Amino acid sequence: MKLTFRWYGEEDPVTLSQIRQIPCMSGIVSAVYSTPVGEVWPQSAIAALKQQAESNGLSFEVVESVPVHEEIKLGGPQASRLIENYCENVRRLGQAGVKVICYNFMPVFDWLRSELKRVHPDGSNSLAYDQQTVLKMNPAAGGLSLPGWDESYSAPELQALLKRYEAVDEEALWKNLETFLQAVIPVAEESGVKMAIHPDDPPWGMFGLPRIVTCEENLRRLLSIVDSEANGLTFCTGSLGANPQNDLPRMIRAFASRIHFVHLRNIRITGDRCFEETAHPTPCGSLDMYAIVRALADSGFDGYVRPDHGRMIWGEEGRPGYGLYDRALGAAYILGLWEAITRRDS
Ligand code: DNO
Repeated sequence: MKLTFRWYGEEDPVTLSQIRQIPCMSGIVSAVYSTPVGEVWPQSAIAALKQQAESNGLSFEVVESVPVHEEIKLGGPQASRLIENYCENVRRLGQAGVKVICYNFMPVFDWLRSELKRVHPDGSNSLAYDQQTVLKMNPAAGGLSLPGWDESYSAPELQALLKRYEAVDEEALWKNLETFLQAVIPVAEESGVKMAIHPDDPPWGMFGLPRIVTCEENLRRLLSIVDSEANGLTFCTGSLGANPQNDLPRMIRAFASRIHFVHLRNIRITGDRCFEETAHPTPCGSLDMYAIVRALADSGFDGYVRPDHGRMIWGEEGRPGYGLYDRALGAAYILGLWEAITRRDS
């Protein structure tokens, strides 16, 4: 297991010199944020990121994310040109020594929450999701602020985009994903890169938009579209775990050879399609983190792991889910679990 930490570049209030002080931290997970979605990342920007990481004693082997342009997910007229740009990014990242590219195939909205700062009895706060609150939101009316969402759309642009998606049901989205994978996976193979799709967060459709990367059956279908190691998964416990039907340790054992990147975090399920994010340890939430890490260790997992969203604690302010302190506690917990599970003293 290689322990990594997400870093949002120069604008991130968390610095590389802080990240390197987390015990056993091997590298950062980052991206070029200055290039618009769909365009090719300048080689100089990729090299600069790598250099910044390395000068802080950290590797840069995982990219999260190279975003997939909506035209590709829609199967629109620009899709093939944009897929070609995507392939070029994969080649460039492979040349720069990147081993894993995380991406997702969620229409319009990336991860979705109804609250950015739910306050807990201990005074900490975290992200939370309440289905009823989300259903009352009207994204097309504007004024919506979501953590993982590209807010560069104006309200009319968003309305037009949502309108186009009315013609895209789950099967159409599968078809567009298939077209994408058939073009990108051979390039990833040649470039020494493993593609790792991130599950939909939360793993169900909303606002009439389809979501398909949600459960064991669908992950199996996805992996069979191109049966190559380069067509792999980012196993995000908090995303998949929001549906209690998903048996996470079982899924890890089933897909182990195709899991290249793991996002470890815990959530507390507070109702039907409602959850809040918690500290990483098992007793803090609904997910059995021991059983999850155990399934990875038993499967001989040697890919990349990162602590995922943390709470805001000790008065920290910053990017929702991505403060320093609670994620660092999560990293230490993951290391402790890993050592206790894998160490064999004779
Ligand atoms: C949220 C993240 C996601 C993830 C993308 C991958 O914190 O897990 O935004 O980076 O969905 O493309």
